[in-house]
Amino acid sequence: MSFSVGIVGLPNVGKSTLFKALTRIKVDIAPYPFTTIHPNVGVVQVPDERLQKVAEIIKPEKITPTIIEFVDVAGLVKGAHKGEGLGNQFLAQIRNCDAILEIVRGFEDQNVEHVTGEINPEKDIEIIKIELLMKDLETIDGLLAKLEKEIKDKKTIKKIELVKRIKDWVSQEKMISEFQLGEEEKSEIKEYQFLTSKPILYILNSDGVTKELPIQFKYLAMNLKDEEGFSELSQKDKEELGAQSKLDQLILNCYNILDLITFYTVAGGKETRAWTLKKGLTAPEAGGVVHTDFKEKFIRAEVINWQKLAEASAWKQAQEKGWLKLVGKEYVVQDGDVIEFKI
Ligand SMILES: Nc1nc2c(ncn2[C@@H]2O[C@H](COP(=O)(O)OP(=O)(O)OP(=O)(O)O)[C@@H](O)[C@H]2O)c(=O)[nH]1
Ligand SMILES: [Mg+2]
Repeated sequence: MSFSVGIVGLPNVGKSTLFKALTRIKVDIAPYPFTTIHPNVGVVQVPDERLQKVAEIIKPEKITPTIIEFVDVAGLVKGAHKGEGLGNQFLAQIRNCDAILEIVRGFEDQNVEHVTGEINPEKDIEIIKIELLMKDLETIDGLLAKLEKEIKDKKTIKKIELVKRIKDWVSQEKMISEFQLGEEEKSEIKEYQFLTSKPILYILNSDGVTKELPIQFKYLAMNLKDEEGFSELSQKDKEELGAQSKLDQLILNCYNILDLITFYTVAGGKETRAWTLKKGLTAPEAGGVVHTDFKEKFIRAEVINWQKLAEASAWKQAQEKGWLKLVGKEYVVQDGDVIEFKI
């Protein structure tokens, strides 16, 4: 199972530039709006020093990092939900993404048209927010129309009531992620994949010439054009140039907003592999990520934190020291666990 992140923003802000830097897939990048029409999809390995450390101990034939998927879509403009620009079709392309990465333009460049005419991150964020909200409103209206036609049992009535409450909230231009929902209600609406219920990470694409802009959002400032350049250099050239890439930081930030953890398997020494899991899941659920059989046929697992394994310096030593914990079905997997499943 891999998690995916949708890259959104106004046209010409550097979405495809980032996508290319991340995935090294050659995509169209140009100084005019709507260069991207069809979505670009690519996967990126999650940088992980711990995986390297575990591999140094296990000495496997193969090392496999975990991955994250990025989707680069067409730029959004004001009124996109009503069909402006490329319409709202592309908003559907990020519906299945687990999180949103929003690129905000902070760089000045006479040769790259700014669709609103001036550098104004806060205003741009507001435009995108409204478009995402309007798309959700459209989804909500469609859903309500459908629910109203259904037989009104207790469950449906409750659902209609919930969706109407969400509609009121969204109509006040507030994101669904900020709406107080109970656990049950959250799982009730999960299938509708509302865009504003997804976690958002903002990237301010700034060239360092324009000083950092005071925007009131949690964001990562980086220069995407430089990142694109760095991504084409060899490791040696990067070191010589002292190129400081922030891409790893960006990927790890995506991991964080998605509430993900990493666990490792060693496959009896053959392959050391990192896996992604939602925080709070149990050992059988982690098993299910590795192999469908591992979930149903799960009996128990041996678990050791990666650091403890490093301290033991070998799997066998850890075993002899009694550091391998034997856990059952209820065990909640922790970030950095190395797990050997027993089925
Ligand atoms: N000066 C400068 N130019 C940049 C920077 N980042 C991207 N660009 C340029 O801006 C233009 C648009 O970049 P793209 O990556 O195609 O932008 P986009 O957001 O994908 O645009 P659309 O697909 O049209 O929505 C290109 O000419 C890039 O080289 C930057 O940090 N500084
Ligand atoms: Mg593009």
